Amino acid sequence: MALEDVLTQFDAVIVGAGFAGLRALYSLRAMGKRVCVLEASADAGGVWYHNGYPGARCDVESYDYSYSFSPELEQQWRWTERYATQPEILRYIAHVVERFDLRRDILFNTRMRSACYDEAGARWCISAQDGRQWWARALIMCVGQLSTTKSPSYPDQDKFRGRVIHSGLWPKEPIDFSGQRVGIIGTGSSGMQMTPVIAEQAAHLTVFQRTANYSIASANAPVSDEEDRRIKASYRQRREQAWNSPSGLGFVPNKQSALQATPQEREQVYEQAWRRLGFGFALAYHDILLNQAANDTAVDFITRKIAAIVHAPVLRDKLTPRGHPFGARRPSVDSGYFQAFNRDNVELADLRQWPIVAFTEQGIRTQDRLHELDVVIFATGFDAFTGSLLRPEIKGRGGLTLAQKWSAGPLTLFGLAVADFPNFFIVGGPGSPSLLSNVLVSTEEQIDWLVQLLRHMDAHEQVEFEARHSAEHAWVEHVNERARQTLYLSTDSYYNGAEVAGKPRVFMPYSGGVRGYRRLLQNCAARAYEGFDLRGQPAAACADARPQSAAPPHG
Ligand code: NA7
Repeated sequence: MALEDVLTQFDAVIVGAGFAGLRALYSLRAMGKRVCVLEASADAGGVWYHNGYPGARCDVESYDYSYSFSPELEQQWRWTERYATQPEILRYIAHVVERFDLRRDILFNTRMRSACYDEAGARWCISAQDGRQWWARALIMCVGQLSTTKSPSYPDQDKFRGRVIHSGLWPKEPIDFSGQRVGIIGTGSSGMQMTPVIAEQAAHLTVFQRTANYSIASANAPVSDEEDRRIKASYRQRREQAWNSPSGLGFVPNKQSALQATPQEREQVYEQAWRRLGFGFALAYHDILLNQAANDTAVDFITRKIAAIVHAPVLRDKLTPRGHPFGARRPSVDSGYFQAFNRDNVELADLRQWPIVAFTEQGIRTQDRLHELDVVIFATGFDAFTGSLLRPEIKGRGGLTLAQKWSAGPLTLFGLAVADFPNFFIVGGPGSPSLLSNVLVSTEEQIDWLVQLLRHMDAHEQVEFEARHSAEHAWVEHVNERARQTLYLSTDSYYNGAEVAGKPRVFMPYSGGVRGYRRLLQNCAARAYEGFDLRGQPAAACADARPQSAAPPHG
């Protein structure tokens, strides 16, 4: 074998050096695997590397949005705030990279262009955009669910003489907004987080809102030494609680129905949840995301909170979410979003009333007027769940591409594996809890399972692993069935593909919770990987074992 070949042969190629890719690298390397990570960016961090906009912070508590695999790391890392800012999360990631010497196996500035499964060799050939190639037994996609940005295209957008920035591709150099007229398009988490911070700097800020979004006050606070000691003294129990809670956030949902409580009791429960739980507010009663009438009680409470903050009646009315249940689209956790609209230099442009007509050299023209601007920020979100998986061309058996296979929506088994794509794994893929969970918990769950599987394959001298079509169909049906029991399907959102025109309208994440999901993964492993074929030699080498294709259930 030529030296060149030896150098480019890996047990696994991991794509992406965000939280998932780094954890996969750490764990596979610990097994003695030869692993290489391809990362398109200049440094590690994934979405946290790119989302450096003012006010960016995680809306899961720091002590829970962190790796659990190393008790020493847990004890030694000191979070400064209950909800960490993007720079602090990046510092944590850099610390993990250095501490576990991960950098030497990461190829930065290396964007994967394509991958093709070699059926005879049971291995993947992975190519980068610059033409470099690698061979690997396993291809592990850790590319994130909100990592391919989405920008609107309005008439004459290129004529605008000011600066245009996307929240998800934030420039690395600091931006001084003082004296600037800034426009933010989009009021999801990114727009809501940056609004109060930019409002303090800018001469004038216009927030262009298409859909008013629900948001919970973040209840952020610095972490005192005493609190840090207290959490670290029982960190394992805290982790256990997170693993055993449906969301991975550690909150045990209130078993009571919102409808069984008296209005006074409800008010008290919601008030407590509002003050302390952030995102966990949705779990104040178990049926908030299951029952419209129960949801209405939460909506009523949140609406009154907004009303108490925003002074001007017309503005208050426009900022009040309507027409979708709380939580059915991703709510935000904010630090002063609604308060910002009480400032003289902040204005709301209601795009439902006056849509954007075009950009001009000076700014944005809506149907009623021209908004003169120096900077436009697109906080317009992402091609969620599938965007980054379908950007490279991934060819499985018989040249079938993932884009062809998923033309009517993603088909996976556990969100982890895809029939016709052997030895191909997705961490946080569609059909896994991902964005409906503390994503760190579901990520580590999946990687632990993958490590267990690879150990099993080594012990049994197996070279090929592949989801069965029947099991894949059953899983997709189960994901849909769970979603039908919730309010998630009652509105358009990025959970169901509505964020990109023409995208298949399929519910993407698994709403069954991280605890249930882990049990299903463990049962599958205990039953000799039920639903998967594991082979001692490639299926292509023995005609009898050759898999049959089947029609996808999305139909
Ligand atoms: P989101 O949550 O997808 O929000 C995108 C926002 O941009 C949302 O308010 C959209 O309005 C708005 N949008 C998108 N396209 C347009 C156009 N063409 N015109 C006007 N407004 C538009 O993305 P974020 O970056 O805020 O948050 C992503 C995740 O990060 C978040 O969910 C957390 O998980 C953390 P719409 O609602 O579609 O009417």
